[in-house]
Amino acid sequence: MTEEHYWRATDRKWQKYWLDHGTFRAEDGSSKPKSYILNMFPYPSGSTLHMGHIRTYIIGDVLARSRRMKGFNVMNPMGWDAFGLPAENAAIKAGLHPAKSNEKNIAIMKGQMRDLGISYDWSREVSTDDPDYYRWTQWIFLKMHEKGLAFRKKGLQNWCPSCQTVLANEQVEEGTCWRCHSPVEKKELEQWFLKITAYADRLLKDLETLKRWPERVKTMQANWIGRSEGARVMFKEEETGAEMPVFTTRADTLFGVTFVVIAPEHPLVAKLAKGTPGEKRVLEYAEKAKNISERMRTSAEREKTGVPLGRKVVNPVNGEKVPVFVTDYVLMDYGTGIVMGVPAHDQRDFEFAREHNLPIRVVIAPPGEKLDGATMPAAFVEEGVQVNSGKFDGMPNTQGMWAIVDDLAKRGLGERTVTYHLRDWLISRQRYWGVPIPMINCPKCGFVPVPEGDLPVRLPTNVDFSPGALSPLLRVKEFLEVKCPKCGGEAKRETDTMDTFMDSSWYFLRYSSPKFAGGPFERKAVDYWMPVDEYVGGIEHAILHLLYSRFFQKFLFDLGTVKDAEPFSTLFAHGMVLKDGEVMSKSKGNTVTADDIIGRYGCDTVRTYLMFAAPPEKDVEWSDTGIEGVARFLRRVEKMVQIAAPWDDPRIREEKGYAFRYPYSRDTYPTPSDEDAKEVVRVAHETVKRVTKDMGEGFHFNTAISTLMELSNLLSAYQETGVAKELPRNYRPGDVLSKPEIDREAFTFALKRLLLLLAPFAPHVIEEWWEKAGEKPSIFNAPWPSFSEEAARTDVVEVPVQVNGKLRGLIRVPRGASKEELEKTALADAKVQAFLAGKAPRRCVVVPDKLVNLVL
Ligand code: ANZ
Ligand code: ZN
Repeated sequence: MTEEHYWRATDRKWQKYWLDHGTFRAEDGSSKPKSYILNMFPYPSGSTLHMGHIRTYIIGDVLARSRRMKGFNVMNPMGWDAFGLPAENAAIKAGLHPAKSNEKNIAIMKGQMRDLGISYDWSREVSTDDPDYYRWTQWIFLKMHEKGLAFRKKGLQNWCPSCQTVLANEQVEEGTCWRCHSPVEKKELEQWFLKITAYADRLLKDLETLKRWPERVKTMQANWIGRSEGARVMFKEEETGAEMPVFTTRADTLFGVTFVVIAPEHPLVAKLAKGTPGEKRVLEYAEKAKNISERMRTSAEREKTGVPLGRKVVNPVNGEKVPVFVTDYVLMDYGTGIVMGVPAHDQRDFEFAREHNLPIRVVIAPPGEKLDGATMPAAFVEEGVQVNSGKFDGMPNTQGMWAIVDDLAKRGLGERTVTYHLRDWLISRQRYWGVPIPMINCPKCGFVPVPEGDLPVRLPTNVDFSPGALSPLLRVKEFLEVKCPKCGGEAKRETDTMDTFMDSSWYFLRYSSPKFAGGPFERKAVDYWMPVDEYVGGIEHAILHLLYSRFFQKFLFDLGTVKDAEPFSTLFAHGMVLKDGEVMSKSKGNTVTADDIIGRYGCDTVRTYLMFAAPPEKDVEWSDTGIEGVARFLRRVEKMVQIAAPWDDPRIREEKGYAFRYPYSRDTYPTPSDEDAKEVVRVAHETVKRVTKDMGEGFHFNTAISTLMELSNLLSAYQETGVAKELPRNYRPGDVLSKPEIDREAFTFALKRLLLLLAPFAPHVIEEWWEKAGEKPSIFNAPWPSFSEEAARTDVVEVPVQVNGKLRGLIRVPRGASKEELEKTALADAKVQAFLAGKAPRRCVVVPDKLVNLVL
């Protein structure tokens, strides 16, 4: 058998074994502690899995396998984010119906996941386009509707002209569509929204409870939610008394207001402009503003344009009348859509005032200093004390702010408020491949929910789904025309489908009880499995998916259907796979396909390499020589096992009087008298200790593997020479046989541990060798090895000594020796001295227990 065939045959053998034996089935209702490991599910794309995907799945798999050995009841499920634009576009490209192309793509991807030996529990597979799944997505929508959290709103929506659909705010990236990066346009439409803003405060506060989430993800969410504490202050139009409240975070600057600005879309604009000489100009300006993206409008660099509304408003703090301007730098859907202009203390207002010759009045100044509005080069935005502010003069502005608001509050003209930047979640999509929104539009009753008993509202299959200006479902008469559930009259179904992010906002709950027909999930199962213990995924989901999922979880918590307010205890954001310093991608043509590499080396080499080459949270650079190195490592382990197998010599067992099988209990650790065998046992203990730590919190898989490589080097040297020391480079077999007999017990003790610890990374070959050595499969049913703290300890360490960065000697020092002690010992070493040639080093770099570098 060629080597390639050998690897692949081993892979296949054990993949089949695991499947046939249900090795990775998660048990419901087990008394063991549970561990729910989750990888973000993919959408079934037309292409094969790329290295980035592969790496994520392997990270999850290594976790799942090691947790299983540690005694946990592990759930590691997989499914498909099968609805939505990505899947639909893949189908259009392939000229297939999305259902067909999904089926095809899922088969391919599943095959690849199997080829990688990922230990998924396939009995829990879910697919979001399955009516048994999406009926519950519809159910959740109806529950939200019932609670007033799903509602319709008319307004200017983000429209992607290329994807032909509206986008949620979260899906607009720097003014472009998150999928295709076309510039996003605005379109006036009435759409379905979910009131995520009702949860803004909790979504923000509960971030604090997520102790094991990356800080940067939490910061991104906090910024996205954007809590802003300030005040609502009432300005009134001088003639009509029309109320024009503003939202400000700087009420301390109220005495410095010299104008007020209003968003062009504000309904008051047309009303107040009516009949004024400037009416035409105002309406033209407002019309033009519609087509400018939000990003442009709020850009600090852009010129601050605007036109006078021809009206004045009264400032409630001093009764002053100031002009109103319509300007596009005010956004309609933040705060009140009206802003007070304080040019002396806001740079944007400053520029606007300069442009329109408006007065600049200083009301905050550094203590003891005077500022002049006419000559200041820019707005003064720092803290200071109140000036020109009536009875508030002299107060620090941070205090003046609330004093002014509280004063206004007494007169009913102001109040403290909190505003969020988070907007409600627009979920209507004018595309075919999604969950139908379960609502019926009746000319008499308005929008009526589909009765729960009628769910699912099935997505029709025979549809011309080519994108157009209108929802494709409008073309399907049988779908469209229904009776109103309330009055029985002729009515029409809602033809928009849901944003695919709704599908993925609760899938992790469904895995707990994927076949449950009585609700989205079974209470007992969800209570046992949730929350997810380790959620592995990419940072690109920091806002969209991870915020929406938290929102759904909180909603379901409020409904009383789940016990946890947060879905994911730990979020593990992995790095990317690079080739020559760039992200691997098809468009760059620098991809390495898994099939190729797996075909050549077997999947365990790929798995171990990907986990070894970098810490999982960092980017990893793909390297062909790196792969070779890992392949050599695995072959060396194999050779050792071959020589040693079968390792349980019954004679030894008898002699020692105890069962010499794994696991060793604490009192039966081998205690050889020979120094080398002693060292082998000690290193084995130390390895278990270090790897166990590395595989715990933080997932230092790379250092775990390098520790295992060290053990393997030591063991193969010991096996060949009987000396527990790494072989010199120029060693040839037979050169030094200082001890013809090795201590078999000590050796197999250590070798077994090596295999057990390596198993999560290289599961197929290890199963094979484990079996060859006479053990019972599956190794994943064997417990994680134990160690003795005392037996792992060594009092002496060997520390390499470098002179000018080159290795020149080794010194033996007590572990934990001080820097001074290390330096002294290094300088006293005869070999090192030869290289110093009598000179005193200029500098000495010491890493305790690790390294001494003498710089001449
Ligand atoms: C007067 C003022 C004076 C302001 C000053 C700032 C500095 P954050 O922190 O993001 O919440 N604002 C309010 N609504 C707006 C809208 N719809 N479009 C554009 N800008 C709006 O920002 C709050 C500040 O943003 C508010 O405080 C308001 O300007 C502006 F020296 O009020 B401020
Ligand atoms: Zn009706």
